[in-house]
Amino acid sequence: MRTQVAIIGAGPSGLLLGQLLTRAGIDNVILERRSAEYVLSRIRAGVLERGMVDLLHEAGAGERLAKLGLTHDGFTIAFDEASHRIDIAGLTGGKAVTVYGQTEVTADLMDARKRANGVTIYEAEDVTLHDFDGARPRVAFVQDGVAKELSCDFIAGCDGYHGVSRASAPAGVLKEFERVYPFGWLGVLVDTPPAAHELVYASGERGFALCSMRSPTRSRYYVQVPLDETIENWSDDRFFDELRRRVPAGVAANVKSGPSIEKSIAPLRSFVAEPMRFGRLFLAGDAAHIVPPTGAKGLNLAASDVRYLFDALREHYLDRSAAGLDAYSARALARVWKAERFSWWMTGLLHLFPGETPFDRRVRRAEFDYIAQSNHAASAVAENYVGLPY
Ligand code: RFL
Ligand code: PHB
Repeated sequence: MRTQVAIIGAGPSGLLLGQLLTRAGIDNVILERRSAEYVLSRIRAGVLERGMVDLLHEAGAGERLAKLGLTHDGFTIAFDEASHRIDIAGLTGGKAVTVYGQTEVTADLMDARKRANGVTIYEAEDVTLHDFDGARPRVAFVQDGVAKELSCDFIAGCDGYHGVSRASAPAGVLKEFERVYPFGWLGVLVDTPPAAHELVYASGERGFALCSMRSPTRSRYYVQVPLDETIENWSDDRFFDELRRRVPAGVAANVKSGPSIEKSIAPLRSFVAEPMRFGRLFLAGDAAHIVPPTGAKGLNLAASDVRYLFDALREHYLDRSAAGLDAYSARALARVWKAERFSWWMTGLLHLFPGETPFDRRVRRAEFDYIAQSNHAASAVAENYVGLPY
């Protein structure tokens, strides 16, 4: 088997890159370890920056998003009894984010790929990467028990944090930067109307909570929990009781409980691997970096990587220029680190840290008060939340 770009992973990064390449006439094959159903069952992100929305349209996968995506031009940060709305539009000259689930993004990209007759091999086992230090890389894998090989010009490693691509980087070249947080997010998806019409990030004595949504009839809620917590300990009733105690009273009164459709715990981590290129292997998305979900940046960083990588590959094939490929890692990392900073900062502001001193807590409160009282401080939050320019 032969293709121009072998893409490892059919998450949002891999599907988006594949779709953009296909539309530009660049041949590609996606190898995904899991089944399509499994990929679609992962409930994750919900907030899209404008750059990602534009990219989905460019990929021919923006039709349902344009119809069903919810435009949000503000969100609320609450700290103990106080509450402040970040007027995203007012502070950024009219910009906004779009609330639309990662599951929907994935489904739309899968549909677009099917319509374009793109090749995705699901349940590809034992994927290994070879010879990407030379001109003829190869990817070996097993399909239905049969060993196969895909030869290609380039490999795009879009296989997430636990994937094989980053692990294939030559020893001694890769630098890793990491911060692990001493808590996780317990998330619940429920078919009841959202408690508020915009997102509410709440910090208090009992820890952090977030009220988000997927549609006017479907809500997504999170509460900060210790790392050793298990979902068996959290009945739906316990979850909603805890959520109501952590959000402002006016919001709590509007939290409508119901049977959870999904419930899971995600640990929080900041991580960056440098560089994002090894010869003809390029990393994109969670394969190269992780952010804690507090700033809603993970999926959006996957999109900005794909923007840079797609432009670089198009330049290579259509303009015969290697400039974009050579600049890819530095260009992507410059944006990645700014989102890492913002996500780390917002996590620090809003979470209760085990062992936190009264001084630490007063400083966090002072930071909140500063944002609530200064347009300059609030503008910095809004500018980052809505997404820094590509
Ligand atoms: P993914 O989605 O992990 O996809 C990688 C794919 O690669 C496959 N794979 C392999 N395939 C072949 N061979 C192998 N050896 C393979 N190993 C792995 C996997 O099966 C998978 O299908 O990475 P990608 O595409 O880079 O996308 C990244 C995003 O999924 C991630 O950044 C976001 O979900 C993060 N995130 C959020 N991001 C936002 O921008 N806004 C948010 O509001 C937001 N909320 C969140 C989040 C992540 C969360 N969790 C659970 C980590 C909320 C949560 C709770
Ligand atoms: C979500 O809706 O899942 C969501 C929203 C905002 C975040 C993180 C997750 O910061």
